[in-house]
Amino acid sequence: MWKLCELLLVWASFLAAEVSGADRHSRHDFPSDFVFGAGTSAYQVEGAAKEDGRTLSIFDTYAHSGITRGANGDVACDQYHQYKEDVQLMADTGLEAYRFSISWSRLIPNGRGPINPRGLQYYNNLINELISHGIEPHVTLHHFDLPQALEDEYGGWTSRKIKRDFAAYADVCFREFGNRVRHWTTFNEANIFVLMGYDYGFLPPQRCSPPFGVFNCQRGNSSTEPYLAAHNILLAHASASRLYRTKYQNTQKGYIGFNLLAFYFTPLTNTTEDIVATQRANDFYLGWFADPLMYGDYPEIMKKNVGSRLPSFNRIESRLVKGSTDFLAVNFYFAAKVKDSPWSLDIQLRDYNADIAVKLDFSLKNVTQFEYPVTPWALQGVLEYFKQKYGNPPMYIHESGQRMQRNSTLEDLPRVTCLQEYIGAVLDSLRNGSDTKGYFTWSFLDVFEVLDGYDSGYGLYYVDLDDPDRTRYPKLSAKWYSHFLKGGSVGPDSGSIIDITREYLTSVSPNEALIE
Ligand code: IFM
Repeated sequence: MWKLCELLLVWASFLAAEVSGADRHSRHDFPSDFVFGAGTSAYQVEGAAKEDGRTLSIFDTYAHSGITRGANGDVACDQYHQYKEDVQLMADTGLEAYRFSISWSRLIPNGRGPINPRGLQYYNNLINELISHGIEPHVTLHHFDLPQALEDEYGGWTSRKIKRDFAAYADVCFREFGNRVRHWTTFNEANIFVLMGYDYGFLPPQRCSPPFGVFNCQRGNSSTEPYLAAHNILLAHASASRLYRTKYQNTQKGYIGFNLLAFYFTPLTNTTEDIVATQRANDFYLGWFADPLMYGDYPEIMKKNVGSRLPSFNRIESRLVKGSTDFLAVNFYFAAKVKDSPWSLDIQLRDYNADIAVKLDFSLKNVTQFEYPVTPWALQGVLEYFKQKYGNPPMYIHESGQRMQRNSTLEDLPRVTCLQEYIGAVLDSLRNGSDTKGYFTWSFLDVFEVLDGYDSGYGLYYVDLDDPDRTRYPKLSAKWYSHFLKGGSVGPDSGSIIDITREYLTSVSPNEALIE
């Protein structure tokens, strides 16, 4: 019997090796309705921050606080004026979809009330341009950019009032654009937004309380506000989703989802403590949102460790939130090791880190300053985790990409490796039964980056900021992705990369690939 099992195992691993996504693969190995794209977000790419009736968002305020190395998104890539050229570039690259976000304060300048006709016109133009080039719009409603007016008026996401205003904004978007947009995501990286924005204070709206914030905390409460903001985000999402489903979904035939940043957590050691701590980290980082969305309530360990600081759902709210997503989307950049840290639960002043009682090691120490380690097994692990824990929901990878020094080189081999490895990992996950529906690389252009301003870039295209026209230049990764999207085969034998590099280098002048 054992012999037979052994034989079966050997045969199974042989088969797995035969069809592994790490081997050569092409677009044709993916289902035809699987979608490949690239993304940006409104504040990071549009520019025209003060034009045509747009008002400030909390992202503008953050960028102007000096935290992003003195840079801001006032002009960014100027996509507001160059969307036609950009859509042409997307079509030439072979993108099947473009993930972008709507600037709430461009569409409805004070957060509520009258629609700004020019904002409406802009998004109609962009969507029409995409559709006429055969590119599917995947739209996010909130990407770190709440209208500043609502932050000032009642404290933004910390107030329950936000639910009504968000639903009204979503209603405008569904009504005006929903006949052409079939994929809606209410929130980008809700978990990171509340954690960094309300505990550490280094994302908008930069709230935190001493001693927890990373910078000088001037307002906020790190012990309570992350939980409060998260709760209101979940309720706002659920209201928008109910509205979409009751009023629009039947006729518009679209989908509404929610996005989280996912790390892949593994225990630092194989002690029971670290293994349990790893589950706790998953519950606090992903379960915080995914459990209410899938099961209607927060994870038990959060209720236990956070106690009365964690808001609770009443029966009606729980039923509203449960099942309110048609898909879950993750942004994935790197893995982390988890170490148990029980002492932190005992300290008097508690914030998120104390509640979770783990130490995270992102293992970024040994890599060059800008680049992330490429860990395809970790992306597979994330997809497997959602499959097992949440009953294999439809998933999207909304962001995955490589950070590099912005003004370095157009010959971005590390990004090519990243694309190749992660796309291979997704293929493996699909073959293991994951219901993943699409992959978007971050980012289409080198945009204004959170934290880094213009020091780092993730783009397929370099944008020359010294040039008033903000000219775009293709990087090697754009060529590689285009080759893949148009059906070319890619794989680890590096032959395809060498060929594409050779072809690329002969198409640019010798010095063009090096940016001064
Ligand atoms: O630029 C950001 C994006 O806004 C959210 N996800 C991570 C990206 C890279 O830092």
